[in-house]
Amino acid sequence: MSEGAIRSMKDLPSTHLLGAGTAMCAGCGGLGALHEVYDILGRKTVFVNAAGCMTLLSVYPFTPFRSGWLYTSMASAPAGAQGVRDALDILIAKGRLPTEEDVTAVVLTGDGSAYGMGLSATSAAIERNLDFLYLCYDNEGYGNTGQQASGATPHGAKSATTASARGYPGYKKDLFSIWAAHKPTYVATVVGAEPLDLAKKIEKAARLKGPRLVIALAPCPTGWDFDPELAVEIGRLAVKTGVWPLKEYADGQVVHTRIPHPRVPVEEYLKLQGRFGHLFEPRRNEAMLSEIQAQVDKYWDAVA
Ligand SMILES: Cc1ncc(C[n+]2csc(CCOP(=O)(O)OP(=O)(O)O)c2C)c(N)n1
Ligand code: SF4
Ligand SMILES: [Mg+2]
Repeated sequence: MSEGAIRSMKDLPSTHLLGAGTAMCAGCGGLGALHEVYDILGRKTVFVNAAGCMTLLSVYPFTPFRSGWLYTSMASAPAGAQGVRDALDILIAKGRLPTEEDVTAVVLTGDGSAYGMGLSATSAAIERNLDFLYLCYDNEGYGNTGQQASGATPHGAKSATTASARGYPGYKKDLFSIWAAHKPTYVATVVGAEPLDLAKKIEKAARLKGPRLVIALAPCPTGWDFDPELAVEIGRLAVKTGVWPLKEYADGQVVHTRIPHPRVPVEEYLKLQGRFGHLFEPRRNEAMLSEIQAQVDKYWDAVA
């Protein structure tokens, strides 16, 4: 349909997030990934959205999700998805919802919920073999409340709660492996800056049933302190440096969907972001830079 023919909301393509983004930061990598995901999943979904930046998309009584949308507390989105799934199953069993009109329960949360506050509810939902798709946009911190460190914050990054010269002393949790250890149906990592890889994985996840996770690295200009126009470049560098491995888990096997070769030095990724600025100014922190590079090398040595 040409744009000229659009006269009402009903004329718009059914898979587009309506007007989403007006309340968000320019260059938001999480929103970029969500747009790409929504273009594929579309309207046959109910989004169960824990508190975080993406809840700002919906301002009562409006939401850009042209399907269902449910707000939950940070810890309980998978429990919310269970309620949605159960309700749909009851409606189908009673003949009040035709099977062909069934929809997918999609949990949408940031890393604060996915790696931390909601992990217990997630683990229990996988244990119950809940049929749901979990989409985590990972901006590596509690972005909505000012980028405090979360379980996804990388080693050495400055955040609102780790502002010392050393940055975050901990190490980013391996959520991919935590999920895979539960033996779910599917787990994948994506980034909006690699849209073909993302599309293949979302299409695959959409065809499957059971617990499925897609973690989208979400370059965050505000929290990571970079110019919004660099958002795509930073997403690509995360892959080219090997910092963000693109991979998937299914049937007990982990497969890397991109193997960066040769790998770009990690500092090319770090130096574009203010949160790592203390590793370069006023003088280079060689020990920390070498440690971060060594961690990435160790990961890929084990893959080869
Ligand atoms: C139990 C609880 N603690 C704190 C908050 C305040 N809060 C709202 S959004 C948010 C940040 C969530 O971080 P994340 O899940 O990573 O999403 P992001 O904000 O980065 O999009 C916090 C701490 C809350 N809503 N609930
Ligand atoms: S703080 Fe980061 S994740 Fe949140 S809307 Fe802004 S750019 Fe996106
Ligand atoms: Mg976050």
